[in-house]
Parts: sequence; structure tokens; C-alpha cells
Amino acid sequence: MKMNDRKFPPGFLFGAATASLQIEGNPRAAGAGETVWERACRRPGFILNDDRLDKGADHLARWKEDVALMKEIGLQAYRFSINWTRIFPDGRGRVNPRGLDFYQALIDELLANGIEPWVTFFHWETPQALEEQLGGWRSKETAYALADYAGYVCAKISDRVTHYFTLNEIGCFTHDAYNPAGEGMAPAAKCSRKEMLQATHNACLAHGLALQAARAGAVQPIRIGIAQNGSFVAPIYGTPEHLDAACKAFRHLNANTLTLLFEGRYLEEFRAEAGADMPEHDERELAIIAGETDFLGLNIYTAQYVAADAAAPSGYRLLPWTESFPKLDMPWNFFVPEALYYEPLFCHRLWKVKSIYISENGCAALDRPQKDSGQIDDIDRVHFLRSYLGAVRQAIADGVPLDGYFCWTLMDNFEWKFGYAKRFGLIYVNGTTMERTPKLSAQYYRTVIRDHSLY
Ligand code: PNW
Repeated sequence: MKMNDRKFPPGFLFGAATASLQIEGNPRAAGAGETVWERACRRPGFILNDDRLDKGADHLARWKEDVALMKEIGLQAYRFSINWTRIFPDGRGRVNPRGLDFYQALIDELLANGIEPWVTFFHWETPQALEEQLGGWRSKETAYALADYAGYVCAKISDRVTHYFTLNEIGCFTHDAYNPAGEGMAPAAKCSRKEMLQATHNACLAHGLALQAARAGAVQPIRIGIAQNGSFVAPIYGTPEHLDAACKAFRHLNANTLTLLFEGRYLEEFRAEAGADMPEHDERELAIIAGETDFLGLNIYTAQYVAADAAAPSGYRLLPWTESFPKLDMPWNFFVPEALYYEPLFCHRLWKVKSIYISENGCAALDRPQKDSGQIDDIDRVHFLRSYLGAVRQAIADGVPLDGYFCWTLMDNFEWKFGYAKRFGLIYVNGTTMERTPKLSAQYYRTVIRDHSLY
């Protein structure tokens, strides 16, 4: 493909992403059930400032205004998640007849405004009932329940929605939520390492089962994949030696998620490391997990640097962060734009993935409205987006099949353990009045989308 040094290919899709629990507010409206996040928010000290989900960004009330803002930015697609417990309050069994009403209306409004809806079935909305009855993701039954829910939803919305993500970021709701430290994401249950690895396996199984269930439920052909982060790495610089080492590290460090999904088996190295803690599984499950997808979504914010190391048994060395390394306003939000070049490149190289979307990319910044104008000049976010989008362009120019980019996130929201203290939005949300103000970065993104060009 020929591109001048600024243009994105004509078919390249620009969107923004959100998640239900982070923006909707009012998590029990219209007969919804409880999620593990709502429950965990009640634990004193679990969330910064003991913030709750109740407010979110008040999207449940302001969704029409929000779609109008999306249109103003010129979004071609909008990725959002459905809260499982709005549809199945207990995760399975009883259906809430009012549960889909909000999403149906949102989908219609998006389409009426020329914005393509991309639905995530699961962005960490684990039903509290399944946590209590089954142990949540520690049980394979949760994987089957997720698939049933996905199939049900797909049957109801696939007349208008043709793009789906099965799950968002497997590691964040398994490895980070069920571990020996009993810390991290909700439910932050103290578990053995075996349970932790089993939870990750079960989530991979849920992904595979959801592929099948969604396709079976769909009333027309759909495109479906996952939105996954993982342990992302980049060569310290791009000589063949460091590049090969980073690619090897990428496959190894993601052995029980991306590598498993695309290769359908656990690597020998992983088996050796896991030892007696290997998750229970069989060949049939591995085949389900490796079910064909239509695209791969990668949520990429940063990557750790890797160097080739002939002396190390693995052949590579992970380079620790230096204290002065530039980062944005999250402890892990290191500024590594080339991550958007290398991670898609590795997936293409290792597994011949034919269609890749950046399903999330963005940063937290200390946004402050100007005293007089109220304007938010988030120059750090503009700088961040321009740099990362540059790497996307470079990857495309080098033949990596990158088909779209979703900015995280549309508007300031509930940032999990950090509550409302961190701002990732293109749109500023006043936490008291809930008033929305597009930031300078929203203007920047609008211009990029309008001209399909990197500025
Ligand atoms: C993603 N890391 O999580 C989630 O999909 C979003 O819901 C979240 O708001 C957003 O990124 C910002 O945090 C991540 O440690 C969790 O690198 C952890 C990391 C990256 C993303």
C-alpha cells in the first residue's frame, strides 16, 4: 500500500472505547444484579477515597448527549460493554426483561448518528451471585454462563451490531483478581497459584465458548475477537538481535493467554514453570480456546523493554524501569509509543493474525480546567496520542495489518481501584455537576479523524 507520510489508509477505523461499570452509574437500575466491583467498593479502603460505582459518568442518564459528543468528535465506531448483570442479574437463569432496553436504545442512537457499535460482552462485570455460588472465574461453570449470556445478547442485537469482543483483558480479572496476595482487581480473593492459573484458563475457555455461542445466536454474519492486553514488550532498539529477543519474550510472557489462544496449547516452558499448579484442562477445551477469530483487539498503553542476552537461558533480559523514565499519570503508564508498532508486529509475525485493532490506547493526565475559560488544554495527552498514532502509521507502512484504533477513553470515568481520581477521557467530566467539556485532545482527535491524517 502506498501512503504519504501523514495519511492513514482510507478504510482505517477510528473510534473510542468505554466500559459499562466505569461510565454508566446507577448499577442497579431497572432490575440489574450486583457485580463483584459493586461489592468490593463497599470494602473500606479498597478503592481510593472509597469511591463507588453509583455515579460513574452518569451515562445511563446522559447517553444521548454522549452520542452527540461522539458525533462531534467524528467517531466512526464506539466500543462499549454490556453489564452482564443487567441482563442476567444472577449471571445465569432468570432473565431481566428490562435489562437490554438501555443498550437497544443506545445502539439505535449510535446507528442513527452514523457510528458503528462495537460491543464487548464482558469488561469485568462478574456477577456477585456467580462469585458466591461458584467462586467466580475459579470455576469452569462461569465460563459456560458467560457464553450463554453472550449467545442470548447476540441473538437480540445482531440484526444491528456486527462487531463483538468476547472479553476485555483476561489477566486483569483473573491473575490480578484471584492471587496468593489477595490483592488487585475485584474480587481480590486470596487464592493459591493453582487457582489463579485455573481462573486464567477458565477465562480463555469462556472466550472460546463465547465465540461459538455468539456465532450460533447471531442472525447475520458477525465479526468477533477479543480485547487483550498482557505482558507487552519492545526491543530496546530495533536491531534484528533485540527484535528477535523481544518477539520470543512476547510469546513466552503471554503463554497462558495470547499464545494459548493462537497456538491451542501450553508452551513447554509454561508447563515447567507451573509444575503441579498447571490448570486442569483437556484437548477438547484447547480446541475451543483456539477457535478462529475474525480479528484481534490489543489494549496497549505501554511495553517493557527487552534486550537480547546470550548468557540468559531464555535468550533475553527484561530491562527494569529507571526512575526518570517519562510516564503519564498512572504508576504503569510509561511513555512507549513504539509499543503500538511492536505488539501488532509480533502477533502478525508469530501467528499470522490478519486483522488487528488497537482496542484501547490512551493515558491519564492531570487535567485542570482554565480558571477563566474552563477549557482543558491537555497538551500531554495530545503529545501522547500523536506519538502513539505515529507508531500505528509506521506499522501499517511496514505491512502490519492494523485496521483501526479505539482511544481509551471517551470521557473521564471510574478508574477501578483509583476511583474518580484518574482522568483518561477525551472529554472532561465535572464530578459534581457531571457537565461534559471536550478537552483539547478531543479537538486534536477530531482533526485526525476528519483528515485521516496524522498531525
Ligand atoms: C485497561 N497495566 O486496564 C482497562 O481495559 C480499562 O478499563 C482501564 O480503565 C484502562 O485500561 C486504564 O487503566 C489496564 O498495568 C490495566 O498496564 C492495567 C494496565 C493497563 C490497562
